[in-house]
Amino acid sequence: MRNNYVETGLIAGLTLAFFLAGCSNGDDESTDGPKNPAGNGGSGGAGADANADGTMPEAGAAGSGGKPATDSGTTTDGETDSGNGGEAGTAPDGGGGGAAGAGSGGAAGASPEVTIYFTEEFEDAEYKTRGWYESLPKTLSSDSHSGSHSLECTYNKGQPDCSGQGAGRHLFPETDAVYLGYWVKYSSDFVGSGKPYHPHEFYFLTNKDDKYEGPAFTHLTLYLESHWESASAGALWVGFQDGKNIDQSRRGEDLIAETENRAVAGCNGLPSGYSGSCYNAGSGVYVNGVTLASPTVLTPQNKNDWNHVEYFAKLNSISAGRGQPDGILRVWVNGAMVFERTNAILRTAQHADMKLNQLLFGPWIGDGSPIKQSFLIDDLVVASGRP
Ligand SMILES: [Ca+2]
Repeated sequence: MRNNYVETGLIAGLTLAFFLAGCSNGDDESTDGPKNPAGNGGSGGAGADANADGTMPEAGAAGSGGKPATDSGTTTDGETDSGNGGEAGTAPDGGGGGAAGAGSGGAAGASPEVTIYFTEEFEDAEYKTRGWYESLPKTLSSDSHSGSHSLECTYNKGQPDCSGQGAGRHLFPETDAVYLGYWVKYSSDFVGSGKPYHPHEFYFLTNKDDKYEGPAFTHLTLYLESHWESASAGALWVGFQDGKNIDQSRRGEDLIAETENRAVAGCNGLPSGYSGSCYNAGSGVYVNGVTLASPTVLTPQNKNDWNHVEYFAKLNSISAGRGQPDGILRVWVNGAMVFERTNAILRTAQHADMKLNQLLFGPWIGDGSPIKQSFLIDDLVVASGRP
C-alpha cells in the first residue's frame, strides 16, 4: 500500500539533495562536469537526503529527525486519487469541458494552437547546441525509437543516478501550460527504486526560480515519474511542491481562506484537497509536496519495448485576487489517458505571474538503485499543448 505521506516526503527529501547541490552550481556543463545535481549534492545533499528519507516509510515511528507535520485535513489518498480523475471524466483530449472549465479546455486539446517549444531526438550528445545546459547524460544507445540512437540511463547498483552523468535542463518560453511527450524503454529487469518512492525523472520549474535552482525547494516544481511498485506493476506519478511559498511561521495552519501568501502543496493547507506532506527537512526548514498516482498501467509487457508517455500541466487561473481550482494535470500512456485532475491549485495570487519555463531531466533513486538496470529515452517533445 502506498503511503502518500511517505511518498511526498521522499519527493521533497530527495530533491533536497538537488536543492543543495543545485545552489552551488552556477555554471554549465564544462564546469559542472562531474557534478550531477543529484548525486554530487556533496555531503550536504546526501546528508539532507538521508535525513529526510530516513524518517520515512519503514522507519515510520522511528522518526529520528524532525517529524513531519502533516497537513490537517489531508485525505488519505489511496486509490481514490490514483484513479481517474473524477470530474474530468473521459474526454481523452481534454478539449471538452472539464468541470473546472474556466477556459482551460482548449490548451490541452488537439493541435490547432499548439506551439512546439523544442524537441530532442538523442541522435548525438551535442546537447548544448540544442539549448540544453548542465549535464544531460551523454551515453547513447543504438537502440532507438526513431533515428539510430536514444539516451541511455543506466543505474548501477547502489547508485542514485545515470552512472554519475547528472541531469540536464532546457528552458522554454514562459507559459501557463506545458506538454511533455517522450518514448521510454525499460530494461527487462527494470524494478525502479524498489521502495515506495522514486525514481524521480522529469521536473518542471518556473520563472520564479533560477535556471540552476535545485528542484526540491522552489516556488513550484512539477514532477512526472514512473514508479514501479514491484517488478511487474508500474504507474505514472504526478507531483508538485512549492516549499519556498511556505509561511514557515504558520506551518500546520490552514491559511487557505485567510491569505494567498501561502503554499499550495502542504504546510499551509491543501487547497486542491489532494493529500500532501509537510516535514522538517532536517534544518528546521519545512518542505512540502503532493504526489498523485495513476493506476497501475505498466506491466512486464511494457518492458523491453517502447512506450509513449505524455504529460500536460496547466497552471490554475487567478481571479478576484485568488488562485482558482482549475489547474490541469494529465498523463497518457501509449495514447490512453491514465491520469487527470482538473481542479489543481498550483499557484496563488501571491505569484499570479508565475510561469513554467524550464524542463529538468534528472533521474534519481535516493537510496541507490537496488540492481543495475537501465532505461532509454527517445523523441522527447516539449510544447504548449498536446500535439
Ligand atoms: Ca533517436
